[in-house]
Amino acid sequence: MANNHNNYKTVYAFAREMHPKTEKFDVQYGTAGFRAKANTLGYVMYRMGLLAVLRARYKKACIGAMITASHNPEPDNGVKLIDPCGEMLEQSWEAWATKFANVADDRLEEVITEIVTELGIEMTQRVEILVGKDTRPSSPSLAKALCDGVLALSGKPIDYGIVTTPQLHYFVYCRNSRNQYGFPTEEYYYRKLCDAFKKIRGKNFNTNNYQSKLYYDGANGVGAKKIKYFQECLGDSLMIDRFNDELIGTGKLNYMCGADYVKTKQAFPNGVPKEVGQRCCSVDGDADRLMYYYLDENEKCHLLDGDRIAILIAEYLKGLVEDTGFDVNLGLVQTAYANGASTEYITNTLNIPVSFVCTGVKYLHHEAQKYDIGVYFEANGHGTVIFKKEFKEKLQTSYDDPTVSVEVKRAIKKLQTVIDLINETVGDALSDMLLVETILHSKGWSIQDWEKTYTDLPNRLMKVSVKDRNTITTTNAERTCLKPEGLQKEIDMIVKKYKSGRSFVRPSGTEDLVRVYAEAASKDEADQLALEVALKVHEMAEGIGPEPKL
Ligand code: G16
Repeated sequence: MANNHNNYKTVYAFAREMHPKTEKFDVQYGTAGFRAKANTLGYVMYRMGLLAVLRARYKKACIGAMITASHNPEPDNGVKLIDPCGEMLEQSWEAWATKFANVADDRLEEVITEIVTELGIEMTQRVEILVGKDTRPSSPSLAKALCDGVLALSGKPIDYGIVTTPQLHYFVYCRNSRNQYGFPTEEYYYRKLCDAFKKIRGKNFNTNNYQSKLYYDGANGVGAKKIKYFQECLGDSLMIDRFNDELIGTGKLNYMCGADYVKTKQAFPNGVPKEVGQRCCSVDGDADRLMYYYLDENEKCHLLDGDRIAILIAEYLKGLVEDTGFDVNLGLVQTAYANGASTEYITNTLNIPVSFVCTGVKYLHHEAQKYDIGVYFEANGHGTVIFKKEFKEKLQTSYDDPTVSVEVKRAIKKLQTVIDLINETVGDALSDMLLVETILHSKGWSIQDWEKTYTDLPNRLMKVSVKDRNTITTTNAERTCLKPEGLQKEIDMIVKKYKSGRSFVRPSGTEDLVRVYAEAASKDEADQLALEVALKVHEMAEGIGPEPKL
């Protein structure tokens, strides 16, 4: 059995001696891979290294492995695998990932043989696994465990060091597209995005109500490091003041700052100067989510979340496409967390079709692929735009056609430059930020102008700790609860009491808890509705710890 590429004995010996399975409980490949306390994850990383090699051999392409727990607290960590085109791991392999993570050390060999036989994986190829990590103190040793897994099956780990999650997605796709999508280096990535940004912006940095000054909260994470390269590349074209940065800030990763904190608490982050009216944005721990906000004179924090970003982008792209004269199928993808007012605005004012899918960018991405131009965003600020290959080819063909007018060619060029500004592989907070700034600049809008587009329904997110979050199951893009039996009926009865009320519950895929969402006609009602539903979940789904309160 032992040969260079199929050395199961080494795999087993490594597993037993260096990365033994330490935990008795089962883990699950969730919304964005595995997430847990970092000190429980060594063996999971090792096994994901093994699986990444098998996936790469199966796809005959390179695969990515990102060590991060993104928005979770600093003591957590996790891993997400990245497929050849830079998308999240195909769903059918999530079950393999879960199986690999949970099998006993002495049965690892059996599971490897099972997958190799079942899928006919050719074990002789030398494959590359691109490895990236966030800034968590636990990330280097976990990355080492993952690389041990890659080496045990004779794969070649390529260590990209500390990078944002979307950068690694981008590198994987570049490498597999043989540089058609760009070059898989950080330098190229910054240059590509910044060149496109500067080209569209021109020499006028401030326009009407738009001022190029932006406050940026790096969540004390990788986004705080990488923004410096953007600052260098962008020069005066965008004046970014950084906060919650590894040098200036003293705070912990994601602690009272970052996109998830701002969104879930609907609060201004610590560490950012409280300047009335100033446009601010936050990214999360691995810089794949983006949130905009400002403070008014009453110190109220006004949030412009993923729904707003999606609408801003969709409307802008619709206009650009109209200028080219192309007839394009443009659509938007949301989840149950999308504010009801945003869906109404997209459908009735913008006349853009909307589809709903379950939480998790992997679901949104696949749905968006059905459109020529698919804009997808979760309300939490995670999203991007994808363009069909055929559409991009059509644009180029038309641009090269000598009979096409100069005006149309100019419109095509502009759209192509905007496409260059976008990381199509996955939601990328930094590329999204440049796109938002581009659109506000082109409209001459302040953040307050942007907010006036429509009025959000007040909403509230809550978390409930329960004995086993998997006792909650849902259907209808997570908008209806199936189990525990009777819970949906109770939610319906509670919701009926509130004007414009809507609420749903679902188990989180990244944290060990149940999430509750509620919206209603006023802030107090949204809070009250969320609390009533959270108490019901606590009662009917074996809540642990104290009862939820506002
Ligand atoms: C991940 C996913 C997102 C999802 C979020 C929360 O984000 O990539 O699509 O919305 O988790 O998921 P859940 O509500 O299931 O915990 P991130 O930024 O943490 O990787």
